[in-house]
Amino acid sequence: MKAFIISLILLGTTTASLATTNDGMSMNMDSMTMDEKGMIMNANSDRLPRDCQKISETIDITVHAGQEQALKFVGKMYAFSQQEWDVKPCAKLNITFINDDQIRHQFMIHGLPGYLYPEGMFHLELNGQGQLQASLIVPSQKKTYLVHCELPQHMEKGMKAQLKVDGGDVDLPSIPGLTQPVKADIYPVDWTQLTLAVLLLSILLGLAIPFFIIINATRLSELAQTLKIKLTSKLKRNSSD
Ligand SMILES: [Cu+2]
Repeated sequence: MKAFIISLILLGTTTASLATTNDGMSMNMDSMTMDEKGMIMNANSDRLPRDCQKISETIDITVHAGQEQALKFVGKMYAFSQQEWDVKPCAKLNITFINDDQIRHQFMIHGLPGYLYPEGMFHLELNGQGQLQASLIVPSQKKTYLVHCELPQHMEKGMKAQLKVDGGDVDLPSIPGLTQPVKADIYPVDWTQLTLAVLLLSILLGLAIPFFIIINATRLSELAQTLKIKLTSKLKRNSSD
C-alpha cells in the first residue's frame, strides 16, 4: 500500500514537471501552430488546390479586429476592418491578422476544400492584442466563403465578413454595412397595465406643462417684472454704498 501511494506521488510530480516544461513554449503539429499568444491552423502557402495549375496572384491582406472597428456600425460591438474581399481563382492570400483588443478574437474562413484544409477551415486566433501572419491558396471555384470570429456572440455582434473568389456565388446575410439580415431584430414592447399607465402619465404631463405656462403667462410675466425691479434697486443700493 505504501509503495502504491509513493508511486502515485511520483507520477503526480512527473506530470506536473512535464506541464511546467511545456508552459510558455510553442507547439507545432502538422496543421497547427500554437503558443501563449495565439494559434494558426491549416495555413497553406505552397500546396495547390486540385483545380489550380498555378497561383494566379498573390495578395497581401491586413485585417484589424476589435471594438474600434465596430464604431461605424450602429448596434455592433466587434468587427473586422474590412467586410469583403474579392480575389481571383487560385489566388494566394498572405493574411496579417491584428487584434487591437485585450480579449480573444479569431479570423476564420469556412467552406474550403477539406483535402487541403481540415474541416474546410483556415483559422487564425489571438488571445489578446497582437498580430499573426499566415497564408492560404483558394480554389478556382466561383464561391463566397464565410469569414468570422467564432467566439460566442462575436459574429452576431458584428465580426462577420465574406471572401469572394471570382466575384463569389452569393452575398451572405448580416454583414455589417454590406448586407441585410435574413430576419431583422425587432424590439417589441411588452404592453402591460403598468407600461400603459406610464405612457398615459407621460402624455398628460407633457400636455399639462405647456398648458400651465400658457394660462399663467400674465402672472409669470408679472413675477419676472417684480424680480427684475427688486434686483435693479438692490444693485443700485449696493453701488451707492
Ligand atoms: Cu472575436
